[in-house]
Amino acid sequence: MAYKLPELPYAYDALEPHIDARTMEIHHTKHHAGYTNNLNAAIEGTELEKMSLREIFAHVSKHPVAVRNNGGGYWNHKLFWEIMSPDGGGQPSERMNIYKALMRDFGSYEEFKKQFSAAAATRFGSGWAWLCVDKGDKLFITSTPNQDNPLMDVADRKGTPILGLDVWEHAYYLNYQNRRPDYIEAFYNVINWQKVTENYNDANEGASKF
Ligand code: MN3
Repeated sequence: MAYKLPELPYAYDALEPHIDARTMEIHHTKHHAGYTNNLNAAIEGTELEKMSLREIFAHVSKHPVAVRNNGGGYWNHKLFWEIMSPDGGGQPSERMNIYKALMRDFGSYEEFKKQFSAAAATRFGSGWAWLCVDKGDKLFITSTPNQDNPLMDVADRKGTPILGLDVWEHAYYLNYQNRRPDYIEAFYNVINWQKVTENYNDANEGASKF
């Protein structure tokens, strides 16, 4: 079954002024659509058509590089759209499990933000910054190059991503030009913590959460 470009859960201009409408539209209709089409072309007629992306990522180093790049591009952007919202931003509610986990593993929201921003700012060239859950249900921050992600066997540190920030220039250049740190700071105004806490709760099925 072919992958379909997911619809955005909000309008292209919904995240303004933090992320501009033109960037969102090109990012979705050109970049994400391209990864989706190229993923379908890369797996068509192969055994990979019957496997989930998570299964493919777990052994991605054995598959053609087009599967790694476009499978990652499809999956990463799908997560990215979902963890942003015009109603988002600020700290997560104290009632959310993700708030409790952030406090447990980083000590404060500010410390989480500092580490996440550093990961996003220091990723050289194109890639992603991630907040992940490891097998022991502990949160950690990492970054990956290109369209890799921490579900892939090639990742330096493996885990389940629950929040991701695209730091490719195509994600910010129209509005921020070379000012990646300004784009990173703006991102905190649109994080959909409701979705991130759902992702956290869904990770490590069976793990006890508070
Ligand atoms: Mn992108």
